[in-house]
Amino acid sequence: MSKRLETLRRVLSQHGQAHLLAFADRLDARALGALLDELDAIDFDALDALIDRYVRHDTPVTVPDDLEPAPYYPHDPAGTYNAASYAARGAEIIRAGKVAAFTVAGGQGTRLGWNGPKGTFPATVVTGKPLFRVFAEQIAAAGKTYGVTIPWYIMTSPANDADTRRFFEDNNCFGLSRRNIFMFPQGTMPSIDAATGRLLLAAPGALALNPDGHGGALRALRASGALADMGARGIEHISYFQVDNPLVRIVDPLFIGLHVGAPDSSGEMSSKMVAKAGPDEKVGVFARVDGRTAVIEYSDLPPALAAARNPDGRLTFNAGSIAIHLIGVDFVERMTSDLTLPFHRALKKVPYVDERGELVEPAAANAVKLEMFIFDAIPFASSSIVYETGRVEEFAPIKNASGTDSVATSHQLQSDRAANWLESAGVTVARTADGRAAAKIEISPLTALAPADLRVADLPERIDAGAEVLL
Ligand code: UD2
Repeated sequence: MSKRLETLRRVLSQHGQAHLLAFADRLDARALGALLDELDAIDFDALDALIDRYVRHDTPVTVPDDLEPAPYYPHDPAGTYNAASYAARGAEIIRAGKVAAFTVAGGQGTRLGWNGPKGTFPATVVTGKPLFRVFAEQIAAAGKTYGVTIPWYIMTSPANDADTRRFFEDNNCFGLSRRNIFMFPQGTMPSIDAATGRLLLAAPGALALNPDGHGGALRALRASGALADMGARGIEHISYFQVDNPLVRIVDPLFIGLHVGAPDSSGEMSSKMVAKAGPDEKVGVFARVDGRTAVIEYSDLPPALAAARNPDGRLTFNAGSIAIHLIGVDFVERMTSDLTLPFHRALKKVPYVDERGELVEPAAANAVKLEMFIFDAIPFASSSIVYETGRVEEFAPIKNASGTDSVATSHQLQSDRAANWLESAGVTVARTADGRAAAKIEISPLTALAPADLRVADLPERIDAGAEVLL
């Protein structure tokens, strides 16, 4: 142990991080071993470069002057492409068992004020089904429709992995077979003191670590063995979605058909978008940078570009990213063998142990967290397409306790979508003056994955204002 300790002390001194072993003498053998393992796992040369770039210098993200919006396949094809034929192609791929579901669920529900993994949050309008159950039922229903097993990969974080696993156990995996659920924690990055560039300690024997962002999904897929598992199962395409959106259509034949078959798609990484609700909506936008598709995060898009409009009044950068992608398994292999995603810096409050060994709860942001974003992989694809889905059809995220993207807005959108589906099947649904559903309506994924699955004989003739309806 002492030799290992000495070697590490030397390495840390060379990198200005000697303070990390300041309390080594106070730790018992086990605790010291754990700390040395954490430190050994760090490539300090690579970390120095990151600290120089993102902590000592805050290299701003620059957006090229000639930024253009990315083209996309419109929701209403109106003669521009053959949606039925792409949907048929996608259905073939699903039936052949080549599609897996993948949820990124490593974030904490902090903004939501939910004390537990976000996927355990009660999300639906009438029954309050947790997000994980909504996805599980979709996966089960799609498996039945297409006569195939759709394996489900779930990325957790070290902070919520155990709670997430327990929730699945307590709920008997929502009826899905355990063999087809593959859960793994994402990787972490050390949190760095913004003033000094020194790594922070969360305890005398532990580094302060933060999850490495949803972009960490790529390396975690490989490191966890999930990618190898996909290979063994013959999976070719990964349906990627965030844990916060109960309306996501996980298995979408048209999107899959476009991803594998559109002339301008390399089948490496494709994305869904919705028209932005307004210039200030907090979603990234799809653009063309050096001839490639890319997402510019909302915080990086200059306000003048965010507000720019076309002659027809529409926002020029109108294609909002809703974080739904199809990703080729081969593409993940390539991205994780010889390429890495860039990092983004976020200045946050991170509690730390000071030089006396006492825990400090900072009053202001003190640390840089480094995160990768999944959409930074898009420009690595040789040709990446964007497909427009309907906002009410597919985007009702639950992020905040109140206001935008809250439980209340999500519930309304869930009812709005259910009302649209029911009206398309001939049901009369009461609407408010501004056209929203005036009743609470929940359609279980086990009842219908799309309007065409609704069996008219089982439906009410009308739904009145104020009603609560579960189908
Ligand atoms: C994200 C996108 C935004 C838009 C929006 C749509 C970013 C930076 N912005 O905004 O452009 O598409 O979603 O809803 O992505 N997660 C992990 N591990 C992590 C961090 C996040 O698994 O280390 C998961 C998290 O559980 C959640 C998702 O990634 O499912 C999104 O994270 P977020 O809530 O931080 O992203 P948000 O809402 O700022």
